[in-house]
Amino acid sequence: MSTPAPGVARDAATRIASAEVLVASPGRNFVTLRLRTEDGVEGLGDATVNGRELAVASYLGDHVTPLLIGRDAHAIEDTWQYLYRGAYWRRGPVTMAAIAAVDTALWDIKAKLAGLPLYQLLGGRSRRGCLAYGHASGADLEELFDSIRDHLDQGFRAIRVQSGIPGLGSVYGVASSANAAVGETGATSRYDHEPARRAIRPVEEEWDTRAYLRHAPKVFEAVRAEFGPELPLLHDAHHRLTPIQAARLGKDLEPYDLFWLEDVTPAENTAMLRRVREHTTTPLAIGEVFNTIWDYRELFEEQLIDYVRSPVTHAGGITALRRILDYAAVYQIKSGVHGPTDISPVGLAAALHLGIAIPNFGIQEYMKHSRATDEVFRPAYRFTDGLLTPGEEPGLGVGYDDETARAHPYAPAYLPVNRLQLDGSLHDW
Ligand code: CS2
Ligand code: MG
Repeated sequence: MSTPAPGVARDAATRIASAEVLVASPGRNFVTLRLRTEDGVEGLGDATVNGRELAVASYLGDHVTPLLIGRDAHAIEDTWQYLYRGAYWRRGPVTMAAIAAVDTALWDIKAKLAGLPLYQLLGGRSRRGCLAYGHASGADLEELFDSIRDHLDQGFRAIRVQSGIPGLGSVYGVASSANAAVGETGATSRYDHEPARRAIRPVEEEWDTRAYLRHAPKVFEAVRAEFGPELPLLHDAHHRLTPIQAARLGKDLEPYDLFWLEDVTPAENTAMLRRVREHTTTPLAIGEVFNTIWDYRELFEEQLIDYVRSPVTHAGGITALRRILDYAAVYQIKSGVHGPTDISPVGLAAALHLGIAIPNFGIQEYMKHSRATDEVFRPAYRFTDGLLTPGEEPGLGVGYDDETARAHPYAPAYLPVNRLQLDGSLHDW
């Protein structure tokens, strides 16, 4: 008798018996995959692509979950290759988020079967916890300082700083309506922002790059004067600059010793970062919208960046992000995993198990989910003294409460678009 093909379950106990795609909106929209073995062991994966959630739900439900039934839950690498190579239409955010969800759910199951927290299967603990950065922002300096103090009080030891710009209305990344959002979304902090903007069309914001370039260095000068030289400060330019503008910003911010400057240019043309790098020693981070290892090749091999921003959720799962980060380590490039509230607690937990194990951990973004989100996922991870730890429960340490989730049905919600204040042209945001 010939041996069964890899990926086919020999043992009924580890055979995948069900695969469900769960879409809910506790605070904001999330797409979650739940796999269950014949013996009832469950694994979860995050497949949320902010603003395009139903496309991934359909990709998974229509084209992936039928393929999983009967496969061996242990065959993680084979399943990854089966879905990646098998699709023929490789890469892209929808495909890679779907593969990520399957991969993460299988790691969750494998760790539960082993009776170990997932990080133990990834090499064990390499550090006490994962240094996390929070999001401080304000329409003006007074609000911003208040927000930084609030984050320091919560225990953060590294802080992202975003500020309003004189003459411009709301700017993405600045918590303009944060206070109003607290009651509505059950935000855990006065300064939580990015509540899901529920509407059938995106909000339109306005932008002026010259005003931004004039204002940003003044903000960092004031923050350093108020909070001293020690506190690691980060900033996200959110893809809005040309290479030469980005080079100027990097140079202008050098006196304020940033931990990183993120997404200075749009991500499609990675070669643009060569120009930025020629001009500035401000460390650079990029990759939250990348989805495979190939997106990083030029950036790593030419040492054009310092931090990898890919989350588990959008880069093809734990298997794929581990591979990206091992490749990064060759060039002394570290992790800086994306962790806004649209990465679900499942995606964040996966990042923490990986982050606590790998040699080249850098920092982890941590925006904190709303109470409504945490009530559905009940994560075991903890934030203490500025460090995140994944918890000691077998698997990922995240659950899914169906009943609570049912009370929060999906509602369309979109990220904004950005138009130039000068003439209304659409601009990168
Ligand atoms: C941001 C995100 O956290 C970040 O660095 O760039 O808020 C990003 O805009 C959203 O996750 C998009 O869904
Ligand atoms: Mg970002």
